[in-house]
Amino acid sequence: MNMDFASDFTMTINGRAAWATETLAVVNPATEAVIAHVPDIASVQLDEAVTAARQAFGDWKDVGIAKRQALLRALGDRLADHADEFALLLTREQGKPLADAAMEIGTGIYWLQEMAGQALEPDILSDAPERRVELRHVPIGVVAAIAPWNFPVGLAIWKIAPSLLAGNVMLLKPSPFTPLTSLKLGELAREILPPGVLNVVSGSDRLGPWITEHPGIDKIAFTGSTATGKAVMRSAAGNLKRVTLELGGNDPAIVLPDADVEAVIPRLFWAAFANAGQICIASKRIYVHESLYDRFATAMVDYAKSVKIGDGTEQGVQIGPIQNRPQFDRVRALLADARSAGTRFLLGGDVPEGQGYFIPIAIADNPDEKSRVVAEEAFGPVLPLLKFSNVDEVVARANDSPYGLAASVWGTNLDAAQAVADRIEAGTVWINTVQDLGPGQPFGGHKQSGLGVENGREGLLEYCNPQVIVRCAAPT
Ligand code: TXE
Repeated sequence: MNMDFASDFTMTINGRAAWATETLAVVNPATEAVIAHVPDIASVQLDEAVTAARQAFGDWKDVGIAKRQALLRALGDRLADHADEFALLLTREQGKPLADAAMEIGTGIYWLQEMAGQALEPDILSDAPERRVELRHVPIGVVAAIAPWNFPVGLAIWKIAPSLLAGNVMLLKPSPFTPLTSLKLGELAREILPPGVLNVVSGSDRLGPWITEHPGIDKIAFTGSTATGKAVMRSAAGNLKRVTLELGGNDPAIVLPDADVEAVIPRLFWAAFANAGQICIASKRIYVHESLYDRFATAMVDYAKSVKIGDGTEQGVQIGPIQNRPQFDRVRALLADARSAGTRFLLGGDVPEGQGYFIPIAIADNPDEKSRVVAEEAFGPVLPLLKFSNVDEVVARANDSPYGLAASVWGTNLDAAQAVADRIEAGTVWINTVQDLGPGQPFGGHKQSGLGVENGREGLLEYCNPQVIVRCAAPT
């Protein structure tokens, strides 16, 4: 297949290219230049996509899991054939450095292949000849995936792979800020999947609510902010759509007194600043024991100074711009607020004028626990370092948040670190590692960080309705 990665962006509806009368401009965040125009879908076209999906559902659920596994693997193979073009396009629309974009595409391929290996065997709950009870996991129907702009390809695949494997049909809606790679993924899918099984639609801010209200859609798989997640859930109530919500986080990292500072610094630096801090599970508050704090802070600042920020297509760049203008403005406002509240920055804290949505690395020195820079998810390269003196205190501070996505604990005594980890309220707690995810590992948030999980058997089951078959001998 000869794909044009520069200019020809179409939606995929019922296995065919679809244009719209209106278009949206897509901006490269490193240059602020418009790099493409994509269709801004009309509501009748959304109806067509939902109808196409519904029509495809019967055959797709009945085709058998082995066939669906093979087609998902084929989609992964096809993505691998075009991995370099996808990575470059991802950098141009999202801003992340090319190596990170290549890693996102590579991880997406791996995820497709691994998830395609999952099975959906029924559970036999009782196997007596006179009464056999079987729990089946049947597909839900039409699933809409709503993806954000920080990992457009990775987070779309997290939803597409289990949903299609389970026998559902789909619509994928990328963020209007990063639609290009998703539209190209739709093009690849046209060649591999039956028409209607995976529709990819792009549109402006009105499209999300159209989807969540649509009576023909049965489930929403959403990644985005907690505020939008709540709007999705409210709107989904209309026809009791199932929802999986992966929302914001304010992950604490706790550095215990016996941690090896030099070894931990690079891990926690990238946990906080990779993808310019735009990761739901970025370490967003680092609590360092007072006995290590000064050494840790100095080493973190030194490391930060060695990192190159710039246009992700440039050789050697390790951190790109903020992905979009509204997010850039939000992070700038947060920094301005911190400045006016008297927060001391060990590094950065100001945003120079210039082309592109670039924000220098900002490290705040033990700010007030209640300040916005600590209490809110910055979703940018802004990190507060915080001092603590004992474990009870740091656990209470770590848990004092409406979020509960993930956390990490660092120390050489594993039992001591585990004892702290056991007290953290979060969906994932890492000990001496961070952002350590896998296709077999359920991932989801506690509290207001989400509802349900993605990945693993539990994640796959979120794309199924449980159906119990009770089979008895004929009455005599
Ligand atoms: O996200 P939104 P935004 C957080 C981060 C950031 C904040 C805002 O803190 O500052 O969210 O980012 C679609 N019904 N995260 O405004 O609005 C939208 O088109 C249905 C965390 O960009 O949550 C996009 O496809 N859909 C995060 C998707 O929702 C709607 C990743 C996410 O957009 C909708 C990104 C509606 N009413 C931002 N409104 C993470 N958890 O990783 C918008 N959308």
